[in-house]
Amino acid sequence: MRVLEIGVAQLGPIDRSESRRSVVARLLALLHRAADRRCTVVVFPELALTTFFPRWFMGEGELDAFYENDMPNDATRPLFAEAKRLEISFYLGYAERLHTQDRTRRFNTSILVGPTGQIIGKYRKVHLPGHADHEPSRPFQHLEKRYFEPGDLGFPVWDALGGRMGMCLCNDRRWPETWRVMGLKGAELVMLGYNTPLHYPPVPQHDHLQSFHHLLPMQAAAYQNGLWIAAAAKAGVEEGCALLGHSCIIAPTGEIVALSSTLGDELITATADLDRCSEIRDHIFNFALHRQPQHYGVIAEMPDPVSGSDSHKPSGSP
Ligand code: CDT
Repeated sequence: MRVLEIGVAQLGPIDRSESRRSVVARLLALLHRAADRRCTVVVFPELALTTFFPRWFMGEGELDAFYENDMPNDATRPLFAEAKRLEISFYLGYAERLHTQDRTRRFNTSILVGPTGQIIGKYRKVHLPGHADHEPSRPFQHLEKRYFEPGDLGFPVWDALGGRMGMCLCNDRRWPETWRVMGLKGAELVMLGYNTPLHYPPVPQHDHLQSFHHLLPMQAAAYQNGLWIAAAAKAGVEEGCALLGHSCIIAPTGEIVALSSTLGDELITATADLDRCSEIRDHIFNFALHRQPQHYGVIAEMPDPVSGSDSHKPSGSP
């Protein structure tokens, strides 16, 4: 048995005016709850240090306030220090900005921090949903395509915490490719954070299915790739926008073993034996024995072979 005590630390809403210091105090409170429950790793949400700012169309100056230039930084150092003291690893999502020689780059990023307080791994969100231009007819914006560039690191995995770890962020969870790539690399636990509005302006008739469309791909992915999934929401009504809860921990069998029951700051936990991945990987989804990759080429060749499009058209984007 290779047992991890996983904590998923859901956050309730973060107002636009809430300071990072206040948010980090909430993260610390959740970390302490996790320590009380003997967690070895805690998963925090996507963009966990601020409100979900892509809901507003903003100019450069206003936008700047939402990004982190360094990690750790003054605001997050207390979290790193306390996690190190408690020997708890954590996953944290934040908006990353870096200045290269010729331009400023912005990513929707997550990091995995080990029990000694060192950053073990970094992931930059690959699948950016939403739109790039201001669409005033929407009740709120979803400007991830404007405020971030697609991740340039692929889907790495890391040997850490006694197993093989992977990360992704929010919309990535809906794409089977996310999971299969990490599954092929042997990931045993994939951590993710998310901010999912309950109202989806382009297809509002699906609003009542948000939770179903959140759990469905992850339960399938856990089973089809034989891995554990730990998913942390930013939930509740944030600046007038209702966000999905249902943070969860899913076993390699596809079973939900922990599910949040509030829309506020809440810790859920589960005991995860990483050896259970082999119940799936050595049998029904034994990749070496059963995959037929000679028939899968189209998956990696074009975004949309049916329409022939090889570019993302803003007009047709979600
Ligand atoms: N943050 C994020 O990726 N949210 C998306 C909303 C989709 S609608 C634009 C999600 O897939 O949950």
